[in-house]
Amino acid sequence: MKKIALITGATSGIGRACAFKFAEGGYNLIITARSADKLEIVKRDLEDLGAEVLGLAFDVQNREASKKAYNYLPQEWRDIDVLINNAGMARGLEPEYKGSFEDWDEMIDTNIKGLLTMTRLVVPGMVERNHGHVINIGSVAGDAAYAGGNVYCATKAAVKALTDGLRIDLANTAVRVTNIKPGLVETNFSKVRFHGDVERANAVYDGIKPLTGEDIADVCYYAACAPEHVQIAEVLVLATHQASGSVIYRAK
Ligand code: 8X3
Repeated sequence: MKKIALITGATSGIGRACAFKFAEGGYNLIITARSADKLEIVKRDLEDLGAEVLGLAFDVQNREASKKAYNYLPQEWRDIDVLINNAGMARGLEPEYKGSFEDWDEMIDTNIKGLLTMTRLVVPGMVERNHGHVINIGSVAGDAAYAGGNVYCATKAAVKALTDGLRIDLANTAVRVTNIKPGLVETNFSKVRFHGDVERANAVYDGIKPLTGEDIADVCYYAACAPEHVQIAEVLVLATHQASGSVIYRAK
């Protein structure tokens, strides 16, 4: 029987790349995202790879919608082997004393509360089966704050604490917990951060070859494929010319 991976935020960036990587690896997929239309397109492409795919359109910020989607999962989709908590975003790069309340709420509600909701829904089944793997997409931003990163960095520091906490709480089970912490990845991340300002978004990757969603998907897949007794607890993945959240060498 094929394994099942549930991936949130699976229609773009790291989430989408993970969906393709796990489909190529023989997994069936539950993919979630806000847009039913985008899910449908990704679903068709994944099915071309031979995966069975269930698309669930809901926003992880909406706890009731998340619960409903999970509670209505057909029986054959309930034994989830891998949960990839990928849905997340950065909004704004303003000094903390000038930030937008709306941006803050969106980041906190998605990156922290959405991740917690999905964890709370999916992990009890993993504990019951004494089998499963939770992969959280954290960030180098969670290791140390950088200028203007304030609330985004705080949400990713929370992902680190929540991943570590979950690993401790599951230490008496065979369920594994991993925090993958990417640095600069060229996805629509910066376009979302700058509310669609493409020029400003592109400037983030000036003079440096960033990581791709596929680079991060490879690491997620590696963690998932490790032998059962091996728990990849945390991985920091940086572009070669990035040394930390705030130290980036850019070619002139
Ligand atoms: C994404 C990495 O450095 O742009 O989480 O915050 S960074």
